[in-house]
Amino acid sequence: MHNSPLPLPTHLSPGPGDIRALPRWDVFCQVVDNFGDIGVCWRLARQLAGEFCIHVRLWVDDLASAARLIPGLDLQAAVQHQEGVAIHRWEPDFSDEQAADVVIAAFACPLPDVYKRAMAARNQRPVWINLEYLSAEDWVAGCHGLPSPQPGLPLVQHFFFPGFDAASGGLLREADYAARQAAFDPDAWWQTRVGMPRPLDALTVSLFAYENPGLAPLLDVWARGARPVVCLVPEGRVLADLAAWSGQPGLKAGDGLQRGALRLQVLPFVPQQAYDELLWACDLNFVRGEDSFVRAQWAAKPLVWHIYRQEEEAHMVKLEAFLARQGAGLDTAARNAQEAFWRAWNGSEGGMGVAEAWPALEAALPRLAAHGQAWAREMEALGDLASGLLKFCKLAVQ
Ligand code: TRH
Repeated sequence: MHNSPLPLPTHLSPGPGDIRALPRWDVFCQVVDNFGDIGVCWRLARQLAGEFCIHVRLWVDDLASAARLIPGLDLQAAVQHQEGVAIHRWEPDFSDEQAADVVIAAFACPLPDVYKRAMAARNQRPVWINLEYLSAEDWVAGCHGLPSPQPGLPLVQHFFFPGFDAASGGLLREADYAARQAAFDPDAWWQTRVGMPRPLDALTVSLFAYENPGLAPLLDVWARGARPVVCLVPEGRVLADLAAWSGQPGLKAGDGLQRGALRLQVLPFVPQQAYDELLWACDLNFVRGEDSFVRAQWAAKPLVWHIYRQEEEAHMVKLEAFLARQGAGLDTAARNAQEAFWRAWNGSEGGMGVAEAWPALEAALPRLAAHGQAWAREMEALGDLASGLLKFCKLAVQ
C-alpha cells in the first residue's frame, strides 16, 4: 500500500521538495486524558489523508477514547481504515519497524525505542516533528520550527507550534470548512438534533466544560433573567454539576429541564465532524481544552474558554496571553467584559464572580460576535496548520 504512486493534489507544487518525496506519515497519539489529544491527532490525520493524499498511519494508545470521536471504530482491531487513515492500536510491546517519511509525535509523546532505531536506520532520515500544545504566548514565535538533535541518534526532532500569528504553525482548519459552514441549516439542525424549533427569541448557548464551581451561579442568573436562555449540554464531565444544581441526578442525552427563563437540554456526544454544527447553531459557545477552543474560533461566535488546568497556575498565563492577543481589536467595554467573565469562569482569584461578570458579557455579545468574525478571517489568512506542516517538512527533509 505504501509504495503505490500518489496523485499530486493541484495545490501542491511539484519540483524540489515535492511532497511525493514524503508519501508516508506516522502520527503517534498518546491519550493523556479527555479528548484533546486524540481530537487534534484525528483531525490532522484526516486532513493529511483527505486533502493531501498522504498515507497516514495514526497510532493511538487508547482506542476507547478515540471511538467517542470516530464513529464505527472497532476497539479490538489492530489496524482499521477510517476516512483514508490507517488507525493502528499502539500497544505497549510496539514492534513496527517501518519508519515513515514524516513522524509526528503529538504533544511530545515519547516514541517507542524500536521505532526510533528504525528511523535512524533509514537512508533518508524521517522528518521528526514534535507537534506542540497551542499557546498565544509570545515565546512561541521564538521556538516554532527549532531543531532538537537527539543524543545518541542521528536524528533531529523539530518543534512545531500551532499558534495565532505568522511566526507560528497556525491552526488546524480543513479546506472545506467554509463550504460546510455556509451549507449549514440551523432551523433543520434544531429540529432534528434538539427536537424543538430554533428558539429565535432566546439566547442559545452550547456548554462544553470541565467541572466548574461557576456553573451553578451562572445557571441561577440565567434562570432568573428576563431573556430566555436555551443551553445545550453535550454529555460529559459537566453533567454532574448540572445534576447537583438541578437536583436531578442521572441526567443523560435527551433529558431536558426548565428552570425559570432557562431551558437546559442534554445532547449526545457527537462524532467530531458534527461538533462544528453545535457551535454554528448557538449564539455563544463555552468550550475547553484545545481543539474545541479552536473550533469555536472558526465558528466565529462569542466564546468562553475553560482552559485545561496546569500545575502552578501556568494555564492562567496562557489564558491571559490569548485574551490580550484576541482582544486587541475590541473596544474597551467589550474587552473588559470578556476578560472579566473568562477569568471568573476559570476561577481566577480576586476578580468578579461568574454571576457578577455575566451582565456585561451579555451586553457585549453583539460586539463580540462581530469581532469573532474579524478574528476568524484574520486567523484564516495565516494559512492552516496542515499546509504549513507540509511546507515545513518539505524544507526539513534531509
Ligand atoms: O477534551 P479536552 O478537554 O481535551 C484536552 C485534554 O485534556 C488534553 O490532555 C489537554 O492537553 C488539552 O485538552 C488541552 O478538550 P478539547 O481539546 O476541546 O477536545 C475535545 C474534542 O472532543 C474536540 O476534538 C471536539 C470533540 N467533541 C466531539 O467530537 N463531540 C462532542 O460532542 C464534543 C462536545 C466534543
